[in-house]
Amino acid sequence: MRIAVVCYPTLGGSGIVATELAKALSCKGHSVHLVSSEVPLRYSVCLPNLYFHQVIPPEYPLFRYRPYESALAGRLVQLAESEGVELFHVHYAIPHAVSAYLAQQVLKERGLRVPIITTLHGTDTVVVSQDPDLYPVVRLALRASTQVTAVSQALAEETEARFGLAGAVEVIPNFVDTEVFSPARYDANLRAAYAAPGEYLLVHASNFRPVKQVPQIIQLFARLVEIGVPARLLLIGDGPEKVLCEQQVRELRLGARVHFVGGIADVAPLLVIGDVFVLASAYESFGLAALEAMACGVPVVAPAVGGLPEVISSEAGQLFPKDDIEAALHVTLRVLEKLPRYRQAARQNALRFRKELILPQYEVLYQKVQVPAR
Ligand code: GMT
Repeated sequence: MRIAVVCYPTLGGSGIVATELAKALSCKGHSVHLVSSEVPLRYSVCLPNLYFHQVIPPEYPLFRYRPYESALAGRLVQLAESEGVELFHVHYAIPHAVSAYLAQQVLKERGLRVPIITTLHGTDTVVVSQDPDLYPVVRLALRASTQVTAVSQALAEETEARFGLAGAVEVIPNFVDTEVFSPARYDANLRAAYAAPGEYLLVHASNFRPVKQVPQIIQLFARLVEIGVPARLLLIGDGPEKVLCEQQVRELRLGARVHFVGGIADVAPLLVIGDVFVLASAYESFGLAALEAMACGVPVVAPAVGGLPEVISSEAGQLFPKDDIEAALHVTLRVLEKLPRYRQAARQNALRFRKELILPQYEVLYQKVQVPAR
């Protein structure tokens, strides 16, 4: 099939999932047009049938904001008309589902029918579109989508309730490449650069947005050190609260034990050297970073919010009540006590979400919504 995949390029799960999906589909012989405002973080060139299209909305002295939504819609129209794109698969409702709807209307007038699949990633429907200006527009775009999918059952249910879409959202969970994210990538020298023998290494990766509550992870780590556990903390990623976290580390005099490595595309070598992957998010529709850590054989400690209980089995990690640092400490110790068992179960659990199992679910859906040959 000829598919346009639309996503955000920035450090965030939705862009990563969309880019990995585009790459995997192109390897299976589909023609995939990846559309975004910039080259996405995990985009790699030289794949057969994969094309990248950058949308650059025009500037004009009258505009305070460039009209990205309209420019994206126009690009989708062009892709359908000149490249024969038969399906728009948009990741993140705002504004991608709205632009796809607009493109669909333009194409309808020209006699072309292009179905839309909107994949929700969480903050798009649960947080951002609760804004009263955005809500009715997003609601229309969701209702007009040929199929809406969500990355977890929890997100599907919450979206259906908030938008009056009972039974309309299909769950297709996120996936992981279990060869890229694999215990086989362990490098003892890299581990030695971050933790001395006998020390535990806690790892976290995110975009440091407020929803990730990274300061709570530092608090948890400080408590661990306080009770005498020899440990280090590796923080991967970048974002709005990183400076705040660096300041917190200095104030807690933890500088020698906490490493900030910034945002990088290939996180697997850093995830795999960890003993425990930690999240403290206020909300998480799925927790792709947690899945990638488990695929590396690293157990996860995370709050029981959103889709995390669906992703982290009780053998692969431990959940704690949101915002409860003492409970997080307690379960972290429990995992550290039985690390080999948790490690093995983490990898096993991640295999439930391997690319080879999840990708066909999207392909089946594409077939289902496909408009018969033009
Ligand atoms: O978490 C973010 O800030 C980024 C966000 C996104 O849309 O890029 O991630 C969401 O989508 C990921 C991929 O489906 C999920 O793994 C994350 O759990 C989800 N984030 C939240 O729900 C906060």
